[in-house]
Amino acid sequence: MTPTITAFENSPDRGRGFARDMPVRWAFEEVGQPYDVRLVSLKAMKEPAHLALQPFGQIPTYEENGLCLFETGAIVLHIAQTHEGLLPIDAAGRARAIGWMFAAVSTMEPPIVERESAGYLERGESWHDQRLPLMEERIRTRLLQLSARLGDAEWLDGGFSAGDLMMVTVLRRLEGSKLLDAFQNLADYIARGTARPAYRRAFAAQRAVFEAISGR
Ligand SMILES: N[C@@H](CCC(=O)N[C@@H](CS)C(=O)NCC(=O)O)C(=O)O
Repeated sequence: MTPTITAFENSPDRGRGFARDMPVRWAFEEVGQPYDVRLVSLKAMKEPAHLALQPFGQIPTYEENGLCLFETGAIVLHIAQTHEGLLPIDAAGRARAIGWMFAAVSTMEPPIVERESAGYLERGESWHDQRLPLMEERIRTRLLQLSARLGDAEWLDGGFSAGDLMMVTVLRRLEGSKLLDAFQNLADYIARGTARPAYRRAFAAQRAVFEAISGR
């Protein structure tokens, strides 16, 4: 059975690939698994039918043969565990790649998303400008540490894995900010990830949704 995922009917990012259906699409493309997409409106995401799939009223979700999953990392991990190509065969390498997936979502993503959310939720507050340097410093600390670990390697641990897929996805959220300027190896790492044919196909697919809705 072809898995079905959910994505925004009208993504607030206007097709720039920041919505979290993007890493799931990317994972499917990497392993060559066809998938269906059900588009949901912001309103429908908060209604019982969607809440039964995703208790927090968000996308993405994953459904296949009675299995319902939510949380991007869990969905990508499931795809990686049930197909070849996104996790090493050896148990130790596999465990390390999964560790990098967790590092992406639980160590790198929180300060990055905090700054991003503050940008659209708190911009009008008198204290926003004071808080911004603190938030950026937290991100810089993590970038410095990640950059030191990556060094001049191509990927985080040997060959490209689901760990890199999740990490590149998270780091991409900083595109357009100056935060990556001091970390050329991370900028190159993102460029390597987003140049992958599977990434390009996933990006084009989510972009097509925006173009269809905006008539472009
Ligand atoms: N930790 C969740 C976060 C999901 C999430 O934040 N989804 C966003 C789209 S990228 C969303 O649905 N936002 C709408 C909302 O929260 O109302 C995951 O990784 O799946």
